[in-house]
Amino acid sequence: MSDLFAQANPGLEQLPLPDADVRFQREVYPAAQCHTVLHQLMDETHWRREQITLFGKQHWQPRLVAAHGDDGLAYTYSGLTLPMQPWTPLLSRLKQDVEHIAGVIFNSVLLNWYRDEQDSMGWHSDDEASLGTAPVIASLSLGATRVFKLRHKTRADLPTTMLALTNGSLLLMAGLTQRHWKHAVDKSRNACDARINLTFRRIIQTV
Ligand SMILES: O=C(O)CCC(=O)C(=O)O
Ligand SMILES: [Mn+2]
Repeated sequence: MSDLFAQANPGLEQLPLPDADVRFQREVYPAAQCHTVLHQLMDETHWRREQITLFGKQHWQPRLVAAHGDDGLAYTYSGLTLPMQPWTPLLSRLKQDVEHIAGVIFNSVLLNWYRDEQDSMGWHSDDEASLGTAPVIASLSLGATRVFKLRHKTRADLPTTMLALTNGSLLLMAGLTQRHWKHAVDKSRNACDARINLTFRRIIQTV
């Protein structure tokens, strides 16, 4: 993601975080279009509820997941290998739009469906070897607003950053963000409707 490109996208705001390159654009798609895309993704995606291994123990993931990507790719994290489905016309279109904003070509997308306030994602970094040392990850949010938390791995003096990922927003994480920061989406105390998040990634090596 080049600075030149960011200048050409005045809607892309950079968060003032040390050791990170995190940018945010509030409204990539208008609400009516987001609603249509959200429901189409719910209906046409082959959603899975997976078990993952954390510290040697099996857990059900508190959300539904799916992965799509170029032929021959697989996505492995926390002991789980997600088979990749081919690109659908809708996902190819979203990928193209996101690539235009990020200035990067992606070859895969991981989808998360947070069905309600009980669904969540624990603290982690997207630091799998298959993504390389400085991955660009583009995260598109549709549906209910959920709070995205970011915390530095070693600097206890830095507060946890909270960012409301609103309907139709795009979050970009690049540079050393995954090396130095973790992120999470907690359960919400307030009732909330469904949210689908798509993280576009570039897998550079299948392991
Ligand atoms: O739902 C989100 O905003 C976060 C998703 C995420 O961190 C991931 O898929 O790795
Ligand atoms: Mn992540």
